[in-house]
Amino acid sequence: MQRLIPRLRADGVELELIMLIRTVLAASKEIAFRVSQGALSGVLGSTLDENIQGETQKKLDVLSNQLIKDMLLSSPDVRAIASEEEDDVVKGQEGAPYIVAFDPLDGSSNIDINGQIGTIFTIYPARDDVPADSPLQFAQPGKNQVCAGYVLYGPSALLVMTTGGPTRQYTLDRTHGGYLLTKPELSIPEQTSEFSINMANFHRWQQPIKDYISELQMGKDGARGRQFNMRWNGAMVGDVHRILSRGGIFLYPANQDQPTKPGKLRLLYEANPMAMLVEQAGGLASNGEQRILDIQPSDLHQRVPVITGSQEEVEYVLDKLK
Ligand code: P6P
Repeated sequence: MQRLIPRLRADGVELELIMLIRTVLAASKEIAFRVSQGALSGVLGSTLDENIQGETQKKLDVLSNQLIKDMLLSSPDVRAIASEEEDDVVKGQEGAPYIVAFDPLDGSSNIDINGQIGTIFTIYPARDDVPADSPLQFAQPGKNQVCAGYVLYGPSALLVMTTGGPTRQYTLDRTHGGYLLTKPELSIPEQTSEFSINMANFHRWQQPIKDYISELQMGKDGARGRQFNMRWNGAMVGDVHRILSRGGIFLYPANQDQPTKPGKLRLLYEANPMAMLVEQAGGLASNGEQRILDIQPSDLHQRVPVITGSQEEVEYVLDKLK
């Protein structure tokens, strides 16, 4: 669509994209408040419904999804949205420049135990070659993302985001209600001694992954000759934030028992945005065979294996999978 006035740009980013990001963040501030209120805001516990993933929806899942959805659908810059909590694509404004996908509340199982949870979001240019509400709007590889980010609702509410430049961190100033830049450029150390994986799934992994994890467990008595430590948050947003902050490797491998369900994490609104954030901070993100950001999506809620984090450690694992 030919624009009548030149687009204004700040820091090389289209003004419409800046306004759209602000819309997402406005919803996140309301979610951050509700999360901080916990039981006092009546948002704990589960509903009686399941989402398309087959997961029981938490009250805060539904609330967060509705907040973000309402805000985005009121924006003139959103052609369509997709959400972990929505079966199908939801149409926005015909001819608008962007589409948005989001996981409104990643790590929902942590809500009722006051654990880390977060909102993950990603923005792509809208496609003019398919209808506005077609799932094919989102059939774009992750390298097409123009913005990726998450808001981590922890002791402080942190926004971590990139628009193709450095991965930056902002802290929510609850007094004045703004996100203030607190880390201009996150950088992941190339080496690490910290891994993140759900060990309960050990029996389901491919043999090379089992061998790799066993090496880490052997520590200085094993092939690696040094001690490793393990962390598992139950929320990708918390594990990836730790890796962006101090390095590490996060793995959610394919499950050999369920070949049709290769891994648990969703490509569109978990793996791709996290992959962009990690790569822009100097790390790597792979599904074990190819770069996450190069994957051509085949389904809106498609799942992929994820191996991401410190460059040298990810490369070590990929060499074992060859
Ligand atoms: P498990 C949360 O439900 C999530 O999608 C990711 O945020 C997290 O890393 C993973 O699932 C946790 O999975 O199997 O350990 O409960």
